[in-house]
Amino acid sequence: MLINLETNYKQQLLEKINTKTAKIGVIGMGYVGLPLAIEFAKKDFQVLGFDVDANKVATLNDGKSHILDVPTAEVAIAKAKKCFEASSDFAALNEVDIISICVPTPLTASHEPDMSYVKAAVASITQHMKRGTLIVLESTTYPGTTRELIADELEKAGDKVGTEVFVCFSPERIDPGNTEFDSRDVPKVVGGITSDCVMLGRAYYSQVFKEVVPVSTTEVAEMTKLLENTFRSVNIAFINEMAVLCEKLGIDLWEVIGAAKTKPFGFMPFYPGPGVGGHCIPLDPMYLYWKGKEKNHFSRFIELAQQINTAMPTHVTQIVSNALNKKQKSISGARLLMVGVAYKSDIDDVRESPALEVYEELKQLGANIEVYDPFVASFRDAKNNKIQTNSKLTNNHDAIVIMTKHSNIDYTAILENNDCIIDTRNIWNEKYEHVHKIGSM
Ligand code: SAJ
Repeated sequence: MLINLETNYKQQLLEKINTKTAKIGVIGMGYVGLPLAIEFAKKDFQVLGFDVDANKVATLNDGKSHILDVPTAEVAIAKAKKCFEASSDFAALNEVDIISICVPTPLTASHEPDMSYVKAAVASITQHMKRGTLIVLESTTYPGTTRELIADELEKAGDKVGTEVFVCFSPERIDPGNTEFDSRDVPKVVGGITSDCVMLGRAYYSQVFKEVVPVSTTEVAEMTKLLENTFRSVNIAFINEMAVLCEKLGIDLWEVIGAAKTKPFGFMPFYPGPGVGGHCIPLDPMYLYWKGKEKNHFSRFIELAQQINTAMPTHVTQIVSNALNKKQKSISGARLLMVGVAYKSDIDDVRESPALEVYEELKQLGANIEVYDPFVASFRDAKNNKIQTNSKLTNNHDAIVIMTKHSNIDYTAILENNDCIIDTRNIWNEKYEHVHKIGSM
């Protein structure tokens, strides 16, 4: 009988996953990596969290969380039961059997994908990983990234993808601040370079996620995420355009949407706003647009959506100007209070927040503008100055500009103590003479 001398890495890894003896490495201890690491630690896997930021590593090894959606108690428990450790020493990657890459994939100033974080992670992996490792990229990126920047690099280093090393892509579907869905309840899509890669990726994620959706290739998985978020960007842009139209028609779009969504099929509500913030929706479509350009395909939907969404902050500034005008005032010299600077409700994230753009425009037009946001203690303005937000809500300003609907703000006090309010979030369904609401004039 011929003994199969070739090590069966696939079988070995599958065995380790099923017996929870697989050691897991998560690169990037941010809003995606830390929750993932803690979920596997909860299932009694040994998890090593890697990050280049020594402060984050120290905080985590103190049993504390720096991520709003990850309670400190969960980190402390994971540490106490010796299922979680943080490290900046990437040489320890040779101790793990599975590696999830959860690093940022921002855009450069010229709106091109910045893959530097992914490339740095891959360089550490190819330098230190052991044979038989499963590598999963989770960072949102253009179709082809996983094959080109990971699988091809490993093959060049002499590792046979699909037998000696395994490579998958699985889009993160973390929704910051969403208390309705537990991340484990959100189906987890996973695609692989080979069918054995998919099989192992599916076994890995099935340990934590209630539903795992295997797809045939890494490109399908990469494109799934971009389709989800480009769909969102285009529909938000559509409803923002309808807002500008309804203002001109003197129709309350919010009431219209309320009526339209009574249709139980064929309609999905989106809502107008001051623009699109966050690090997903404003950026993800640009990855797809960039990849399309390589094939001489210039997606007009993506272009138009970006144009409309990025024009909304200036539209808000115009609404502020018109509202002050009705009081025979101008923005120049006006005492304004911006309420909310986070990009969406009940979170502390200001990345790409449209409020930052409106803040700059109003300041440039001469307003004396303060900011109140109970979730955000300070933020950086366009010149990178640190702007402290007010510790409490004050009233009697020339105008209040509501940019975010947080659940812990006393909007009734605002309504009763100010005579000029710009509402970009439909705080009040009722019509008030002194409230100037986007999508309804
Ligand atoms: N926005 C609107 N109108 C809408 C919906 C959103 O103006 O109808 C604005 C928000 O105010 C915000 C921006 O768009 O400034 C993005 O909002 P978002 O609800 O899409 O929240 P994000 O950026 O946190 O998106 C995440 C995404 N999750 C992942 O990528 C894993 C997205 O796919 C989710 O659909 C979204 O959360 C969600 O549904 O909450």
